[in-house]
Amino acid sequence: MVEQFVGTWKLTSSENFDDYMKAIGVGFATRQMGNMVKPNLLFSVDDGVVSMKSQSTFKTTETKFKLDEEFDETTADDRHTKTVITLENGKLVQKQTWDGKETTIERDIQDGKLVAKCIMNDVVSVRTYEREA
Ligand code: ACD
Repeated sequence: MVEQFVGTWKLTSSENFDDYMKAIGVGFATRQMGNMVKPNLLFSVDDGVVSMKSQSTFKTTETKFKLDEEFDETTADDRHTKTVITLENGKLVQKQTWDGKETTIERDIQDGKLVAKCIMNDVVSVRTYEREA
């Protein structure tokens, strides 16, 4: 089911991302970048290992993981998190914990678009990616 995410996606809309970044503790200068940048998201799978790569002029990060197995992640905003990614009813659910905090990013495919819902307490940001031609 993770196959439905495989390919190259481009950010086409972003709602409330500044508030989400504030909620997870991202400082002003990095938030300016986060607000401006329209990353490409590349998913691939090789022998059960999923690669999720976020590419932009400002920063490129690659996360490699196996479903259900906790790993150490360094995020684009430089948090060091314990992360576990699961597949729940076709949704890829990424749970990050650090410094006693927890955030979840849920990704699923809606009408052929990849929708990333970033949740921190009561703050939710929705970012939509479309397949690159
Ligand atoms: C998505 C949403 C996932 C983003 C989650 C956390 C990143 C938090 C802050 C990023 C801030 C600065 C980094 C700037 C640019 C790098 C690329 C933007 C983040 C993906 O998958 O869209």
